[in-house]
Amino acid sequence: MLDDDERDIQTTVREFAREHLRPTIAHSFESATLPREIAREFGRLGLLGMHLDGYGCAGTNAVSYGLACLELEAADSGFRSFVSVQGSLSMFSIHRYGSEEQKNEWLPRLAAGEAIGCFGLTEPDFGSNPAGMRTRARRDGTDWILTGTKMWITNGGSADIATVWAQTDDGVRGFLVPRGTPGFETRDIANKLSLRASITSELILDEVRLPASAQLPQANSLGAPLSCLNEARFGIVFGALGAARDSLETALEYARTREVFDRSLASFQLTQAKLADMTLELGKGMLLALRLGRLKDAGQLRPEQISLGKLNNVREAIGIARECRTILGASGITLEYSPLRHANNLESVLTYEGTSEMHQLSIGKALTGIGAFR
Ligand code: TGC
Ligand code: FAD
Repeated sequence: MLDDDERDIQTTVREFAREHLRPTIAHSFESATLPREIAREFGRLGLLGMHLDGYGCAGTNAVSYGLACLELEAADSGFRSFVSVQGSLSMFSIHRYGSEEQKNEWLPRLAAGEAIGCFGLTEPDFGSNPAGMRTRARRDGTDWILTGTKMWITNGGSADIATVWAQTDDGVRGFLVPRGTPGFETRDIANKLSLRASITSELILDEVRLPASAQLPQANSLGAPLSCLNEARFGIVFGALGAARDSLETALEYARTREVFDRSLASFQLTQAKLADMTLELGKGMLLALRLGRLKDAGQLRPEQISLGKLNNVREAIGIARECRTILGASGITLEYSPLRHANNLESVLTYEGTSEMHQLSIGKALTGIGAFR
């Protein structure tokens, strides 16, 4: 169901992950680090903003982007998160809503991985409901003054440029805040049990003064940040299946070689039923992802369809990762095997980019015509 270009991209990312990401992921997860050099390696491979056109971006189709997300997340959700946030949130927000000057200044560097970007929408008290955000931007002459706190921001602590969404007298607007701007600080969040190979941070904005040129001129309402989420959510529809596939391959290999009750674990009907059911859900998820990818490439993908894909594929992926862990028995609880690491990561994936409940409500609204969010 893939063309030659799509297959080539998938193979290239899979090989890259095998050689450069998998060997050190257990260490990165345990030490809760993500080496900064990874950004340049992703940049050299053309993965950053790969589905965007111009400004040093690769300009691939949506399916290719999805397949790259899948192969990265088969190594670890932290890698896919980095690429999602850099390409689909930071770069997309500038590409879609920025001025020509902002695009020329930031996109080529972000595409090359020379600069790192983040996207600050969520706040401590407003995650599922960003409309309530308290971060405020007010005018002072032609300048803007930003005050507020953003929470749970991927890449926040390592970012050179933050896209920050703030309430103004005229509604929600977006601003580009470079690291080092007086009054702007970041604080990394420690002790995570999930997505450890990923930097997650708080952004603190205390009377941050920005020139008028820092505002994203085409972003005129809350619809702007929400449209960026569609891009990242689409990548997750594919990405989550990578974590599921890797878990299933690991469990299958283990079941073949592990002897219980004097026979191969794979020879028991209960084990085979688990493997069959998981293969079924993985295949169904893949068909769904590909169908949504083809719709996106045809310009016909609607937000509620992305909700359907994210809801199903993350829910099934976390179920598969947990089931695979059972096949591994006690061996499944250390970092030597991937399923529990994937399951733990997928706890974040289930929550970020819209919780499962938010996606159920989006689908419910599309079906009934009645919004039940508030
Ligand atoms: P609502 O009145 O429904 O919408 C406000 C305006 O936005 C438009 N809109 C969308 N446009 C494009 N795509 C979408 N998905 C859109 N959803 C809504 C809508 O048409 C409207 O436009 P207009 O012109 O009429 O003004 O807004 P609401 O306040 O009722 O909220 C709806 C809701 C709950 C669905 C929304 O707030 C939501 O999606 N909440 C979840 C928040 C979320 O997902 N946050 C993610 C933060 S980023 C992140 O998690 C990164 S994780 C790292 C990684 O990706 O790896
Ligand atoms: P809440 O909104 O407080 O929800 C708590 C629970 O209540 C959930 O189960 C939710 O589904 C449920 N709930 C809420 N409203 C309703 C309702 N109306 N009906 C029924 N149930 C409801 N955000 C960014 O902006 N940028 C990032 O880069 C980013 N990266 C992240 C990285 C990680 C590792 C994590 C964990 C989060 C990240 N987030 C990011 C934040 C993420 O988007 C939010 O956590 C998410 O939107 C949920 O918000 P919340 O945590 O405040 O939960």
